[in-house]
Amino acid sequence: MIDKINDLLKRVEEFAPKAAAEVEEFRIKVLGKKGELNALMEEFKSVAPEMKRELGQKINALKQAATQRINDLKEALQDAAAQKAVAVDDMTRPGAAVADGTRHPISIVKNQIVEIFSRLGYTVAEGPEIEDDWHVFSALNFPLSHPARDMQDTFFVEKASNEPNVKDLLLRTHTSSIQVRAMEHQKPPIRIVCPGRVFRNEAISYRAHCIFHQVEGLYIDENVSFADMKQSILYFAKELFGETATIRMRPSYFPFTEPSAEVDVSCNLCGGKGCNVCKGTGWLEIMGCGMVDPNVLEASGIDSKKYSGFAFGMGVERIAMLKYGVKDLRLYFENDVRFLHQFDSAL
Ligand code: 2NL
Repeated sequence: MIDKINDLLKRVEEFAPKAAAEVEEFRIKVLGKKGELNALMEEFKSVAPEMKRELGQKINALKQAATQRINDLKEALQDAAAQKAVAVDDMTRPGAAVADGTRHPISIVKNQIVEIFSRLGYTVAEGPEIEDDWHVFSALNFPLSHPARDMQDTFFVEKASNEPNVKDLLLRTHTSSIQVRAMEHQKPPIRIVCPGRVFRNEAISYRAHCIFHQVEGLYIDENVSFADMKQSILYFAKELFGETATIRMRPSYFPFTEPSAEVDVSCNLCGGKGCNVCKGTGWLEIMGCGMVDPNVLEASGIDSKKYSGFAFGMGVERIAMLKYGVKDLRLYFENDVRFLHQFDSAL
């Protein structure tokens, strides 16, 4: 009997099936009800009592070894079969296309704006979206009673503590706050563009959103003039809208600049004749600008007798609307791929 046990153990160890079906067949033959192991158990009943201990242990070890080996083989062959099922059989077949993401139109236009000014020597400055009253309003010459300081227009951050020395925090309503920080920390000449998200408490519609993007610019040095500003902006308009673009400036008002102007670019759709986009005027408003108010320079520690400067600001959503004919601001925030894919070639 010991030979029979050893023989079966050897066959179990050497069993090398090619398919899972062979393993099952082998299992029935060895471990099945009418299998070899049960036959050995039957034979075991009639062995001499002094042999029972040794043979019993051997049969148990055989049963364990056979069960283990059959389970291992089954698992291995099933894994191999599963892999084969997904394997590509034609290795020359072109790979599946990977869908590329696209640059968002706001990023595209923001990058274009920043790139144009970088050619004029401007560098990019960034700053926090959560700001304090000083950098958003007070340093920019906003009077205490200005409506922008109202809850209706600005998002204020709730204070976690009522201690008097905890500052009021708010979401910046323009990226001018970055420029104030730059003036506080840098000595002129300063030549920066400040792109970023800004926040205003507005009801959402096709022409207004509570989150939008701005690029502002600031140039401070000795003897910076209104004529410098006009030429810089003209260069920008021609780079962005084409060589035939012209600009005009209309007097305006901002608390932080004096004098201030609104900048229009000639309508690139009708060539100035008047169409429904420019509402028959031949002009499109693209930005605001002005000479930095001496109060603003002084508030940030810049000597307004020695230095002067100009600043400008534009809404990126608005520029992208004019450049690409986007009719509804909300499209920028919905991320519908049918909208986004229209800008694939604008990168
Ligand atoms: C607009 C108008 C403007 C500025 C932004 C500015 C910043 C500092 C000092 C002075 Cl630190 N001015 N920024 C100046 C004029 C216009 O933006 O319509 N933006 C969308």
